[in-house]
Amino acid sequence: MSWAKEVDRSGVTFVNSFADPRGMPFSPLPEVTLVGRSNVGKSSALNALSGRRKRVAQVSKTPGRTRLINLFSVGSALTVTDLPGYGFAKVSAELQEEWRRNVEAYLRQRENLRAAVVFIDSQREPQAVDAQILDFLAFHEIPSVVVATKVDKVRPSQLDNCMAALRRGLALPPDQPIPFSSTTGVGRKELWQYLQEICLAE
Ligand SMILES: Nc1nc2c(ncn2[C@@H]2O[C@H](COP(=O)(O)OP(=O)(O)OP(=O)(O)O)[C@@H](O)[C@H]2O)c(=O)[nH]1
Ligand SMILES: [Mg+2]
Repeated sequence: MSWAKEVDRSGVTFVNSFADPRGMPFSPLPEVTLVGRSNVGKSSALNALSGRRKRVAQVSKTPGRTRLINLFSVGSALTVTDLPGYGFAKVSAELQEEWRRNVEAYLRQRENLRAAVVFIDSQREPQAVDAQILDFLAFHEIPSVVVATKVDKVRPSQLDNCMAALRRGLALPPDQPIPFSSTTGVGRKELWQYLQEICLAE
């Protein structure tokens, strides 16, 4: 069966949430993780990718809403994790530390983890914390792709400049960041394409 059919058949489905990555079930499928600052639009992107009218991932106006590692399956082709956002100051230092430990443990230890999609906000300057997560991923040899969210809020005449500034600031390859909008659907095809390449790669 083709990859597209395997993915399309059952779409994106929520599996379970985990506070501690050690409790996550083994999966023989390749896994891709969604990381990025709180409120950047990770959960919305997953909903947009799913193409369903009903949301599969919880979205919130309150940053820091996703506190657990949420595991989803995408048909019978791959699994996806939606991680708690980093850099959210309004929770206690203790809780932030616990998130950091859990997220880092997940990124270091998850056996079937093939790649990370790093979400950044296209309206903001490149952030040091995003550079740090990219370094962390590179250090642990986890391939990554950067997606710039909420491009619907950027003036079309500014879009190229905006993407170039993020590319320069984070030293990204020429085809990144992928401009993305959960509201208009821009970038959906490109992100699916990337996920497919990751899954089909040996
Ligand atoms: N205009 C616009 N708003 C968006 C887009 N993506 C997300 N949002 C809004 O941004 C807010 C945060 O979205 P989430 O998807 O919950 O963000 P998150 O990265 O999962 O946040 P955490 O779970 O806190 O880490 C919500 O109010 C969304 O409706 C987008 O592409 N365009
Ligand atoms: Mg979220």
